[in-house]
Amino acid sequence: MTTPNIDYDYLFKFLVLGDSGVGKTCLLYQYTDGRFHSQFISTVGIDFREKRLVYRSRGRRHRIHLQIWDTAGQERFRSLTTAFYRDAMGFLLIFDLTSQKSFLEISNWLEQLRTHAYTEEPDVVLCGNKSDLIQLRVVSREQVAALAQRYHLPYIETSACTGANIQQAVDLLVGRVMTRIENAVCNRDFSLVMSQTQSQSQRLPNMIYGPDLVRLHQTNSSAPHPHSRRNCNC
Ligand SMILES: Nc1nc2c(ncn2[C@@H]2O[C@H](COP(=O)(O)OP(=O)(O)O)[C@@H](O)[C@H]2O)c(=O)[nH]1
Ligand SMILES: [Mg+2]
Repeated sequence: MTTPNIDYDYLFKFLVLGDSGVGKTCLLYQYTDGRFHSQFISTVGIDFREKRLVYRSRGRRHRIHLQIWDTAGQERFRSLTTAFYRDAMGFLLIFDLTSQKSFLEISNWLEQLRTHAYTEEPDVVLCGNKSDLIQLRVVSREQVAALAQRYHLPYIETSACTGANIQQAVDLLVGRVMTRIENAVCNRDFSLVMSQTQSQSQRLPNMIYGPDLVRLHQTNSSAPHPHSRRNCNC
């Protein structure tokens, strides 16, 4: 019998959402590769990138295997299926600071999340991307502040081009998901939340249940994605 090679404590699955062209794919590549791919060609309907990180909290060290899923262009046709949202534990919701339209669509994306995510109030980090394009910026800080306040969303301005705040945005989301898990444990709600008998909508997805809540599914690494490059404008 082979022993499964699980050398991490948690598997987190996140989704990157937002209108087409806001920089989701570039942001993801910047996070995992530390590089800006100005153009990306996908061969499959859905893509994900993976990264390992360590989260320290309350004197404990948690090894996290992070899997971040990209829409691979399907957002263009509003054709994301329910299955796409179902197992995600956290969401990076992106708009483009140089596009009012992408900002106005945030409410619709939140509505989609409320409908399809595992809970009506999932962990979301709102990102205003392309912060390097200062001259082209059309979405004001006041506008975003009002929206973030209305929906109780943490907000961060990022640039997939320069890499500014990308790591911080993901770390923020990891922190929020970990806090949710830790609170559930501290409140002794965890067994309730995780119970197989609970409805799917109340459970954090992708968990394998154990005494210390720590083992999660392992999946294979993503295959390398072909891409083409163009000069960066920033
Ligand atoms: N200047 C600048 N351009 C960006 C940034 N992020 C993405 N882009 C550009 O915006 C376009 C769309 O990016 P992409 O990641 O494909 O968007 P997606 O459709 O949301 O996945 C591409 O031409 C990128 O080069 C950024 O932070 N700054
Ligand atoms: Mg894309």
